[in-house]
Amino acid sequence: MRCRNVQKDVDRLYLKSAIQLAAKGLHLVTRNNPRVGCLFVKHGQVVSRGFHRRDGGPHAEIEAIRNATGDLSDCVAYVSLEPCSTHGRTPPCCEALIDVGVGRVVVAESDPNPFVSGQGLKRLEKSGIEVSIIEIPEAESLNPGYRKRMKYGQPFVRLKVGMSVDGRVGAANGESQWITCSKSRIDVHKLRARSGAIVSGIGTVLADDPRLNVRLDSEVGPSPIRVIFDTDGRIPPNAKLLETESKVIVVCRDGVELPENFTTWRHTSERGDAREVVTRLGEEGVNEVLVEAGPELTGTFLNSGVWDELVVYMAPLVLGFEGMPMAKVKIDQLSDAIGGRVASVEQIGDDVRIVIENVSSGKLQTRSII
Ligand code: AOF
Ligand code: ZN
Repeated sequence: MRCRNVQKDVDRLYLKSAIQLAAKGLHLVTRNNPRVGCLFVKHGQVVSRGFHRRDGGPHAEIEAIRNATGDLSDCVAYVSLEPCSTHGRTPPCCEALIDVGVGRVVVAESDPNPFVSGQGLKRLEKSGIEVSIIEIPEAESLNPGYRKRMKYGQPFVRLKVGMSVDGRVGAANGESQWITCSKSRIDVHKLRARSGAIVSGIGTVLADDPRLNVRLDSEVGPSPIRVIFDTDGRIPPNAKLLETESKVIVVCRDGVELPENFTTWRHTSERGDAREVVTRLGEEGVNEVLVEAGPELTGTFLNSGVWDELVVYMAPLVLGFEGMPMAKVKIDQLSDAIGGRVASVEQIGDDVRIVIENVSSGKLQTRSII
């Protein structure tokens, strides 16, 4: 009994290392796949490591097999996610693990992908490999979008605001750049880097002419798709966000004419619908969506309830009652307030970052770590 417990503790430690490896893919695997790490241990020694580096590329297990210099027979494979059993863009990892003669496989969670879930472990067991799941919450929190999309077809939606302590995102004269400090802005680029799509509104495009791309010194995955809520098609053809790589989707009403190089999503209702757009992004295979918008669209998202996480960067400033509020929402009584639960509070440079999770979305079963 004692021996078994010791083994479980050892397994847990190695799995945590596999999860740390998976985290290396946080800004690289940014569209539709999960971030996954894999570790091979033989005679108590780590003999190889690998992690999933890009959507459509080799999975973590294959990377670890390729990185191995010696024989892998009878080793233990620690994988942060159940190995896949199906042919996707790459062949099934189960078969590769069986082929190299792995003796035991330990995973931190089963794959929420309905085509794989449980099947991977079954396939391994069938060929005589001992399998076990040791649940480690960090494994789930690496992939909030992947998990949500696999279960409900919907991406994980993160709203970001940079504001003063009195909840203002701009001064009375409309000036809004820059309220938060440079460290916060780098942090926002990390949020962008992990997202498959960034959503913003025409108000922000006209006021700030943002590029809405990822600017980090470290290696990043493909640039996020940009989605602009622009009911009347006012987006200028020379907007800076059109100069940067990756697709721009304009959400506008039927009948609006835009140059052919724009991808348009038409809505028949008067205004763009947050829920509809998010659902559509889920259909496009986007795991995580970042909403970086002004009061109007942030308000639309908060009102619709279609958000999982609100990331607030709060600068130690007061901008006064005539400043622009963070969200255009009308709350008549306290009991109607929109809220959530504080997941973390951290000082970032001169600002404070507060992460609030939406506990009433019902679909959030996974905490994200940022
Ligand atoms: C793993 N390890 O590193 C990843 C897995 O189209 P593909 O071939 O990339 O397959 C995508 C599916 O493979 C994905 O939905 C998930 O079930 C699994 N991803 N599995 O064992 C990995 N990235
Ligand atoms: Zn795989």
